[in-house]
Amino acid sequence: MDERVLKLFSSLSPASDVIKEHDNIHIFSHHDADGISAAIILSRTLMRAGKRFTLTLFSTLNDDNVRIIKECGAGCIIIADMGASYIGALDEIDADVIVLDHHKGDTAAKNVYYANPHSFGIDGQDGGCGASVAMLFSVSVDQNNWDLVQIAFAGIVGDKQHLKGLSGVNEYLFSEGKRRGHITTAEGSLIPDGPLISSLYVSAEPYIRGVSGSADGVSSLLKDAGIDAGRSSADLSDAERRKLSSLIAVKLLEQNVMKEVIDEISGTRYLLKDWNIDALTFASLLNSCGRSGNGGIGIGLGLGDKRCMNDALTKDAGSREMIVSALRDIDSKGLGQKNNFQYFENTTSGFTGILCESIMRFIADPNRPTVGYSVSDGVTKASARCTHPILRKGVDLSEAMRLAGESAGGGGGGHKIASGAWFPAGNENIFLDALDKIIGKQINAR
Ligand SMILES: [Mn+2]
Repeated sequence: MDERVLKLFSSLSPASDVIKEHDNIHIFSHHDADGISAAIILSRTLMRAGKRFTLTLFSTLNDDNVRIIKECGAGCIIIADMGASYIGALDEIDADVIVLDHHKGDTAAKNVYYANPHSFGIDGQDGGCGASVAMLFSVSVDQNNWDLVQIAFAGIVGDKQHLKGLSGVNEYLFSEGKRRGHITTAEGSLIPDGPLISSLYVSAEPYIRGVSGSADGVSSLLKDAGIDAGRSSADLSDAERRKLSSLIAVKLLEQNVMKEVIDEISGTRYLLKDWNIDALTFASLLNSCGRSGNGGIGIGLGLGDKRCMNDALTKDAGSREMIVSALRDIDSKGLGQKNNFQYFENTTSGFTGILCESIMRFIADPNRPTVGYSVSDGVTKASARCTHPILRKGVDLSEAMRLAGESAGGGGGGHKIASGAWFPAGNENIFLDALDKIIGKQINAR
């Protein structure tokens, strides 16, 4: 076992001891797939230990939410997948506070029981997520909790930490999960799972131009592959699978999809034995629950509630259908063009961030950033995405979206590669022009 993982693991024993003294524990976690996975692992850990607890999911940790944590009144507080940037404020709370995070933060904790891969030289970007740290905590509480490693993988895959191969904490969790028979691997595929006629129709990952969202396109693709329309992905022969998969790959290359995106989709899948689904599907279910404000359903399905699982499957299918039809719509209309980026207006309800990401990956020119916006209730919200080759040109979307948002009377921020902004409706052109100038400057400064 990696020395650094061992150190992180042992650093968790004081925290796992302290929960034994409490019977009123409050868990706070993030509402994305990683945060919900961490929350499920922690909930099951406390339930098995016979502890009473409350659980709250936040879309982000900010000053207001820190105040809510401060005032929650529990004797023991566990914060997962967030907290690293608020250690100073959390140190002040008169309670036993445990923070299980993987984001960068530079404050050393005085009172908080703080576990973070970064503190042990493991990169929290890809070597351990919120759910991985929660998993180490869980087995530190009780060795019998190793089956929960399956849920940790929904978090790992949800935070895209598996793409360049597993490392750090995740590599250790995989080796234990595999050895104990909880996880197996399988080759990924460009062919979406399920009955082909419907799974190809709603395929957003990958979005296949002329096929996704088109019944005629699906039939002619299957005809070209010599596969009967009634077949399912699971019962294809190796030869049929190869044929269909290479036809899809050719289409993706024709629509200018980057090779790394194709590799990502056809990369290794992690199969979760008790759940009979793979980690990517699990993560997608949790994400669609969390982002639609239904994090509780995600928690419920993770706790084994069948109705929550069915509810999540229905929601996931519904949002996928909406996304595919929006993608097809934008693809046929074409994107608006500025000097330094491409853009679209999203007229469906919500999903601008997800759409922007899919458009960047499957539809837009991969050499220019993509920006999407939607107007609702007098406010315009914008999302921007770029690719690694674009970052290498000097583009920083976090700065660009913040400045452009401010010049349109609002604000913004996020990551260099993925960012958001908001401003009063009607100022779209001011925003787009400002963004064009700022991104142009960033590229020219290089
Ligand atoms: Mn995370």
